[in-house]
Formats: sequence, C-alpha cells, structure tokens
Amino acid sequence: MKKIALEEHFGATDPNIVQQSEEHFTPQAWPGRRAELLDIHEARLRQMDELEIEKVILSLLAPGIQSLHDRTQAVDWAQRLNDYAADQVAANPDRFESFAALPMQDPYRATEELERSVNDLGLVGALINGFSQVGDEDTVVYLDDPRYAEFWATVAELDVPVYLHPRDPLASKSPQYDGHPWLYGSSWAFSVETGTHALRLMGSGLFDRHPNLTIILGHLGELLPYNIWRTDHRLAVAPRGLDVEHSFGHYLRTNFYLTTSGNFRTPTLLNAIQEVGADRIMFSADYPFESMAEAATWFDRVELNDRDKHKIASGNAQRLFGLSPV
Ligand code: GRE
Ligand code: ZN
Repeated sequence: MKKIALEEHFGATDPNIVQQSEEHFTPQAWPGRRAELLDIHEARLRQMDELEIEKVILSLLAPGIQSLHDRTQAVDWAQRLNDYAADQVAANPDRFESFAALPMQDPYRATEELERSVNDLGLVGALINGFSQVGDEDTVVYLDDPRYAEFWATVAELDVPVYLHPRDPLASKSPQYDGHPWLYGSSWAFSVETGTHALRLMGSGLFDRHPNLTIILGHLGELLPYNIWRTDHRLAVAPRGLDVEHSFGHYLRTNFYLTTSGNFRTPTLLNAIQEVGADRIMFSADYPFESMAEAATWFDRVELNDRDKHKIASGNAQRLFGLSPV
C-alpha cells in the first residue's frame, strides 16, 4: 500500500550534529546508522521505492538544536540545517518534504526562523525535540512556558503542525532512572518525557487560546491513548489547580495527530484508533533508528478496513500537510 512517512530523521556533518545519535547505538552498529543518517537520496530512497513509501517528511535527529544551550549557536545551526533540509527537498520534491528545526532558546528568533522556514523555504511545519536547554546545560524550558506565547500565536497563524519529538530527560533531574541506564532513550524515558510534555501543553490552556493548533506525537501517542481516560477520571476528582476548558481526552482527539513511528504493534494501534479515531493516525517508521522495512511490512499486513488503512497510510498526512495524492 502506498504510504507517506513523517518521523524520518537526518543528520549532518557541517554543522557536525550527527554525533549526537552515537550514544543510542553499540560501537558496532554506529558507523552504519551514521551513514544512514547522512544519506537521503541513495539507500534511503531505494528502500522507500521497495516499500511503497511514496513521500517522506524529513526532520533533524534528536535532541538536535534543543540541546545547544548557547543561543547564538542554536540560532546559527538551525538556520544552516533548515537551509540544508530545503536543498534536500529541492533535489527531489516529489519524494521529500521537511520539518524545520527551531532554536527555542531564543523565542523571538525561533518564531522568525519558523516564518522563514515555512514562507521562504517551503518547509511544512516544525519538529521540536522536547524541552530546550537555555543559557546553560541545566536550565530546561518546556514549550508551555509563557515566553512562547508569541511563538504559538505564529504557529496558529501559519497553520502548520508541530511535531513534538522525544528527547531524554537530563540525568541531573531524573533520580528515578539512577542506576538503571536502560530506562533512558527509546525503551522508556523518551515516551514518559514526551507524553508528560504533551500533558503540560494541554494543562497550560494552550489549546483554549489556540483551538486550531495541531501537535503530532510519534510512537502511537507516547503512552497517552492508553492512560488518558484515567488521567481525566482522576483530574475530575482532584484537579490540583487545573483550569482548562476541556478534558485532556478532548485535546488529544482535537489537537493531536499520532504516528506509528517505532511502535509496530497491532493491539497498540487498535487502542489508539479507539481513543482518537483513524482520522488522526498516520504511518511513520522513525528511520534510521528503526527499520523502514519492519515498519512497512508490519503496516501492510495489518488487518483493518480499507478506508481506515488508506487514511493511516497516506490520506491523513496528505490532508494535514496539503500534499498531492500519492
Ligand atoms: C528517535 O529519534 O526517534 C530516536 C533516537 C534515538 C534512538 C531511538 C530513536 O533519536 O527512536
Ligand atoms: Zn524519531
């Protein structure tokens, strides 16, 4: 089945950001993954052809710009990497689009860079890797912070989605993981961190101020579809100061889209469909951190009615990003 995929990462050596991903691989696996991150038009495209992935929306690897605590460096690298992304799309616009990377360390410059990326470079939205380190390594700022009020107003005005992508929490702020390094990364901490970040956005009233904002979450919703009923159920009894217009379940079904990136599990997909509906789920792989072939062969074999399967494969992404039919 023809598919669009939208959590598909690239790296670069100028500026040299690709090495950020090294910690996620064994020394044996790293050289191959590094090459896959740096490649766009060769092995990646060949696999897309084989697997009927007709279009890919590219994004920078994680944590990317979000960990560059020096503001000037964050702004400079984001600009250069977005220029690079736009050049890659221009080299094969039938098969590639890209999200922008944004220097959230400087809200004003991040807003400008989003406008430049969308209006001048033709990028389709932004992918933000969770909180940003600002000024020094230990200062973390989440996207519900009041400093981002203008940024979110601009996102709403431009009417582009923001992909909220995982990063690890800082070890200095995560005693719950002490002595258990296997809980970091994509096995567990990524999802807890990102699902919690999404709940912060909901609880901050962001979607009351901007009811048309669209946030995309990968990995079939970073644990949220499984637990959202309970979260609302308990908040109704003990709101602890929460003051928003709707339930979190409402925001999840209204302001979020979920992708299948890195979560090729049919019962989990069916649960997500039951919680948010097949209109809000989109195929993705999470290449090269995950296998494009595993993602595609799993999805192609999932037993689902044709209409919903087509929506998840490509129809929803086509509509959300205004893409031409694949
Ligand atoms: C990702 O970007 O999704 C990712 C990483 C590192 C390891 C696994 C993974 O950045 O899925
Ligand atoms: Zn990813």
